Amino acid sequence: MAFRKDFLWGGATAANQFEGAYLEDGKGLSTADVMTNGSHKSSRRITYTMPDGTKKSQTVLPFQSIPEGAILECHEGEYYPSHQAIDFYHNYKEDIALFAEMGFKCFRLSINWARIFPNGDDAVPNEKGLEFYDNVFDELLKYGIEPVVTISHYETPLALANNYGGWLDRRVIDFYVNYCNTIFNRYKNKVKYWMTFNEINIMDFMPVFAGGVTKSDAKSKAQAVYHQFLGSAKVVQSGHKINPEFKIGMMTAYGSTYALSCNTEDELLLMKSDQQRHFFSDVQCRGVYPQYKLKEYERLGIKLDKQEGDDEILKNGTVDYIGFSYYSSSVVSTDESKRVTDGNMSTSILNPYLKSTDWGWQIDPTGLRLALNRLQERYNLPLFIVENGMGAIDKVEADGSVHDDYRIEYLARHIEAMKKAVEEDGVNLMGFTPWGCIDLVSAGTGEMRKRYGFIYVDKNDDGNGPLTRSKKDSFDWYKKVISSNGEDV
Ligand code: BGP
Repeated sequence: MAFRKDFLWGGATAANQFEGAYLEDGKGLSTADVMTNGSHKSSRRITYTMPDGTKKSQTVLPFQSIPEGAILECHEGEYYPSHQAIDFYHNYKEDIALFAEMGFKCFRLSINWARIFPNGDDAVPNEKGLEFYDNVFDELLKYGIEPVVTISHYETPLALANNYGGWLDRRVIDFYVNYCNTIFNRYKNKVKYWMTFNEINIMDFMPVFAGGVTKSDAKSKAQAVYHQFLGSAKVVQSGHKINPEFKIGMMTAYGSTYALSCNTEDELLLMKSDQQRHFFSDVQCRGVYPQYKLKEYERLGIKLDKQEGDDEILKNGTVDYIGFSYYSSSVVSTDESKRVTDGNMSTSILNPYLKSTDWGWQIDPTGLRLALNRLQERYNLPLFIVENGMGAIDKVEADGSVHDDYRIEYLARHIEAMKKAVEEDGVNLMGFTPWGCIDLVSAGTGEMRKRYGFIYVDKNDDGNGPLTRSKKDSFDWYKKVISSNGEDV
C-alpha cells in the first residue's frame, strides 16, 4: 500500500468562503467581507471611502493597493459573497455528516479571526465565536474526523486594516499572537494540526485581501511579510508550549514551473522564479532569510525595520510540516511575445503539452509529483497537500444529479501522481485535502459557479438559491478512494 495507514484523507475550506453569518453572534467584519464579485477571471472588487468622504470602487487585479487613507467598508446595494456564503454556520451538522459519510479522516477549515476578536485588538475574545468552533470540532470528533485548522485565511479583522494598515504595523504581531494563544488554549485537546497563514506567499500580490495591507510598494509588502514571519515563528513556539503534541505547519501556494525553452536565459529565469517561490518556505522552514532575497532587498534599497531578538525568534520558530496548495503549473520565458491573457492571473505563458480548465489553470498531475519531490529535497519535512482540485461549471440534471467525471479525472490523476511520489520517490506525505470539498465561494472571483465540491450547493452567483446540499458523482468516487486508502482511484 502506497499511503500510510494514518493518511489524512479529507477536504478543505475557509471560513470566509463557506461560513456566512458574517455579523452573527458578535463577529466583526474581515477583509474578505468587503470584497464583492469581480468582473475578470481572477479579480474582486472593493468599495471604499476616501478621507474627504467620496466613495470609490475599484477592481483589484491582481490585488493591487488602494489609495492611502481609504477606509474599506460594505456599501448598500452591493452583493458580498462572503456574507451568507453557503451558510455552514447554520448547517455544520448536516455538512459534517456528509463528510463523515465520505469517510473523511480530517477536515481543513479556518477559524475566522474576526469571529474571535471582532476588531482584532479587543481585550477579551468573543465567547460566542469560541463556542461555535467548539461545537464544530466536537461534531467532527464525534465522527473521528481530525480538524486541520488554518489560523488566518484572508480573515484579517477589517478594523486592523482600517486602523493599523494591517500587517504593516508591528503591533499586529501581538494581536495575532494573542489570538493564536487564545485558540490554542481553548482547543488544545480538540485540535492537533494547525497552519499559521494560508498561502503566505500570496501576500506578495494581494496584500489587501491577505493581510489588510493597503500599501503595495515593495518596502511595505516586505515589511508586512516580515511581520507575518515573526508572528508565525512566535506562535510555533508558544503553541508547542501549550501542547507539545501540536503540529504547526506553514502553508504556501505551490506549483511547478518550467522554462519554455532550453535557452540558457530561460533557465536563468526559471532559477529566479524558483527562488521567489521558495522564499517563504525558506524562511519558515530554515529560520533565516535566504541570500538571494537579501541581495534583492539590497538592490531595491529595502531595509527591514527589525528589533533586537527578531533573528532568534525566526530561528526558533521553524514549522513542523509544509502544507501547500497545488492546482497547476506555469511556464517562464524571456520571449514576452509568448504571453497570453487567458491565464490564471492577468497574463501567462501556456504550456503546449497541457490542457487548461475553464479558468485557464493548466492541468498538470506530473507537476504535483515534481513539486512533492522538490519540497522534500529542499526541506526534508513532512508534506501535506491541503488544496488541490479543479474549478468547473457543473450541470445539474433534471433528476438533480451532477455527472462531474472531469473532476474525478482531475483528482484521480493527481492522486496517482501522489502515489508515485510516495511509492517510487519516497516522499513523506501526510495527507490530502482537496479544495472546496463542498461547493463554496471562489476566493479569486467571488463566484459560486466556479465549483470544486463533491457536494453540490444550490446557490447562484447573484446570491439566490435554497442552499440545498446534494451529492455529485464524485461523492461516491471519493468515498471509494478513501476506503481503499488511495488504491482504488
Ligand atoms: C487558493 C485559496 C483558496 C481557494 C483556492 C481556489 O488560492 O487558498 O482560498 O479559493 O485558491 O481558488 P479560487 O477560489 O479562486 O478558484
